[in-house]
Amino acid sequence: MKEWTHIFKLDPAKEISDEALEAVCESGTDAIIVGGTDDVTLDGVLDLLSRIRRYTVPCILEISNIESVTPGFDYYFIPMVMNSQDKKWMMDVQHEAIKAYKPLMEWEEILMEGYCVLNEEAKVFQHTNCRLPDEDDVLAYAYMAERMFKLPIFYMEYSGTYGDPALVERVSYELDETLLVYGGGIETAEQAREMKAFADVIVVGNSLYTNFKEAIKTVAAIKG
Ligand code: 1GP
Repeated sequence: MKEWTHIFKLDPAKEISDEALEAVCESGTDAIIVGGTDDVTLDGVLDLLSRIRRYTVPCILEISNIESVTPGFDYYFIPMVMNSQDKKWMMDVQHEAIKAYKPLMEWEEILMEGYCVLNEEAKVFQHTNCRLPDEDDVLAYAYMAERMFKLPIFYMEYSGTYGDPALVERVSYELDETLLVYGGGIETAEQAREMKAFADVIVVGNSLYTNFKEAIKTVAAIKG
């Protein structure tokens, strides 16, 4: 996982054809995340899981609600939303998950993500009642993720809009051990390269549903 640089994120609430899914799984991306905010159901998650499993690409469930958790993924990412104003999204939903699933949890498959949501228009921003952080806030969250919480991942989440590469660069200087993941608005090879210059891993999601051909090219753009 330390060597991963590119991940596609598929939304279980959206349709993708078998042909497109094959192209995604065979694209050379390092992994596929199954995750979304609205209308994530167990049926939707299981459908994508079984279809992705026809291919060898590693498959990750990014947990958005307890009801849609299922065995069978290679990894489970559990977000902690650092800039949420509600303790719920940093502590309480995870607490509930432990109470429900502790005997089933295999910690070598589970990675906690320090999420910092940076797009006010994103569904996840509203859903988790975030406050928009300024630059100093973001740098401090990154520092806390690594030093205070020892999180393996710090995720700069611009979901739906292309972020600020200068801020991603500054955040990269705060992190030594924790992986810096960037996601949001990557639609072109050029944008993929620009963010990959500073982030360890880039995540490409929505453009698979809006401009498939360009989205697929983001893999080769950073892997050469
Ligand atoms: C969403 O960070 C991912 O959780 C990717 O964002 O959908 O905007 O590509 P996009």
